[in-house]
Amino acid sequence: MAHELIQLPFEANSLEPYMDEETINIHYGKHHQGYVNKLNKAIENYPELQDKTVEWLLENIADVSSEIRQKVINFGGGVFNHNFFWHILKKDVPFNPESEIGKAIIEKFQTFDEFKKQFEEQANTLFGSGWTWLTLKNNDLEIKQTINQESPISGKVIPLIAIDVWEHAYYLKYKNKRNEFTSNFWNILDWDKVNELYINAKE
Ligand code: MN3
Repeated sequence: MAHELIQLPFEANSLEPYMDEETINIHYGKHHQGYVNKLNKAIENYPELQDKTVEWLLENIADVSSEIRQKVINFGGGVFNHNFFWHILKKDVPFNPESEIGKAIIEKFQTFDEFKKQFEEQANTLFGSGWTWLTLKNNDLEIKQTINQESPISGKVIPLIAIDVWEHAYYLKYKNKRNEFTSNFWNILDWDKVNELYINAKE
């Protein structure tokens, strides 16, 4: 069964003005769709991989033929990372220090502002194209960068937050000002969803 583009779980104009409708339409409809198409193309001659989920492919990347492994990292990662990203976006769902993830962040980073500062710094200084994540590994929160479309799930860590800092994610609106995009990201991060992911992931 071929991989398909997921439904966008919100209206394309619903994150305005922080993430604009035109950027989302191109990002989802062209870039994300492109990764889906290229993943399907990459595995077309590998019937044993065609019934695997994208999560399985990335978590078991060593089992994918070396002939197409880099393509699966690039395009499968592109599919999974965007699937994840769209699902954690919603406007005006603020950080709650009393939530489970709120308490865990404050325990780890002392304050929410310190967490935001460290996360934005990682997102702003990532060289080239990639992502910045808040992940959970062995019950420990960690801010991580991944380059290109590499996905943290290939490294056995559980993603809780992602920001796409490829230029296609922000350039139409923010031009070269990636730091404005990253500081506005907090207005469109669905902290209820992040809390749910954390509760399901922690042991
Ligand atoms: Mn992208």
